[in-house]
Amino acid sequence: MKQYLSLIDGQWADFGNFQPDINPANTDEVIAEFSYGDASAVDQAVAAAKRAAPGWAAASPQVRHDVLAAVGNALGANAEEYGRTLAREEGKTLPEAIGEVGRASQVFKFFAGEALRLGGQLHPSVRPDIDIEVTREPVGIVGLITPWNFPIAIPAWKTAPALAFGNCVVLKPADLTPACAQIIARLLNENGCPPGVFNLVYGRGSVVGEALVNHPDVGAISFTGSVEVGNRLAEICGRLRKKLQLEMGGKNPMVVMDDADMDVAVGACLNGAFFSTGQRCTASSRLIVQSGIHDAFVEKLTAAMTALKVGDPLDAATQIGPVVDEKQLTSNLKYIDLAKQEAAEVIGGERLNLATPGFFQAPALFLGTTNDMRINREEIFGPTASVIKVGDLEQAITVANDTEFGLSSGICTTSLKSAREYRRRAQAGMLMVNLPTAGVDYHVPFGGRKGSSFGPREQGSFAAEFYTIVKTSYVFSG
Ligand code: UN1
Repeated sequence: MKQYLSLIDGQWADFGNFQPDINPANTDEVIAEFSYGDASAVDQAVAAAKRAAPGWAAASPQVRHDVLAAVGNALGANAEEYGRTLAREEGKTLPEAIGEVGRASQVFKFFAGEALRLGGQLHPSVRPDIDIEVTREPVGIVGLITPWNFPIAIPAWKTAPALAFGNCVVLKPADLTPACAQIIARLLNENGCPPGVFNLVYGRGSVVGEALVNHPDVGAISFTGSVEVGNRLAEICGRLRKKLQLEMGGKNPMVVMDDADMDVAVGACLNGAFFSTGQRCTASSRLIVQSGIHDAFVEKLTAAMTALKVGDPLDAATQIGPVVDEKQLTSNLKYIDLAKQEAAEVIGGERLNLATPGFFQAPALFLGTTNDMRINREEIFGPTASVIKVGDLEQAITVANDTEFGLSSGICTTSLKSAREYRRRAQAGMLMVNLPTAGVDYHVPFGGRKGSSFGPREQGSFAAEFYTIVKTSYVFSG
């Protein structure tokens, strides 16, 4: 059995306490074992980061560029192999997994360039003979806490900007997907990232995550995960006055207007709701459909959904992989029962017994639902979507915005006027016209409003807002 360790100060650190990484498509298969650390491992990692921080902050942007570009290139060159690892430990299909590694590669390359592009501003003072310079400096040590559903892309899109802008990192990845974090750690370590600049600590969120968030030398925390944990981090970071960036849940609406192109609408909803087993915070979970197209749309989407092949992610015919673990599957199945209790018509959603012992579930559609039902208020995070029938655009906008979340919001229409109106009034961080609510580019801001996100945006040049602090310098030369 392969055993993997945390990375602290450029060295692999063995804390014993090895935990298995299990394939959700075949629970007999243990991919590897990972040594879990505790609060003292976090202390060691932060101490290493603290020693490395002055040197890395002063390093030439060329040095930072070269490390990030090398990691980006290595990810791209080995996308097939790393994609297999990702598919085996997380369960998304091989093409989705390879695509995600490709995205991580692009993210590293993009931020390699951003390291060179970081600039400032020069202002004349209102007083004579004084110039004012506004510059950005690294925060110092940042703690990154990442989820299992994009196990290589999300660590990449937090780590790459952190390092590009001169910070040192301690990464605590999700327990369910340690192998992907190991890839990033190994590539950084082998491609010129100095010891202590990037540290990886495996361990429970309640132990390692908690220690990281509470550590006085960690200046900023970026977290993607549940609302419950995010709210807790907000309290701690507020009290300790740490910078905080939260990406949490979604209950993303996708409006389908009578004038929509049927194939575009069915394709967008199928992808947005069910691909990656619905395990995306950007998933389209509320399909808000105008009455004139409703019946024909439901018929076509149902046919397309029931034709989706659920199976082993490594099998080329598979379109939907397993649910990530037993706990998530149990929760998904509870929501199937709840949908029935709430008098929705449920199509699909049952647990599937396939050739290997895994957490397979048929995708599900809930019909005849209203927006006040719990299935339309709470994030399910599984391969399920509800259909809510509405009369017109006005009602569609009201229903779409009637949620505590605000990550992504979509509309399928051929009317420029309707698309424009929806774009203007949707209460969401990301807006999609004739596209799935999920599936974003890597070089532009990512984030939401309301209960979905907190703090500055991730990705693109906007990432500098979180990973740097501003200094305003006054220089008198009279
Ligand atoms: C995407 O939809 O392309 O956890 C990315 C998530 C998001 C990432 C979604 N943070 O699902």
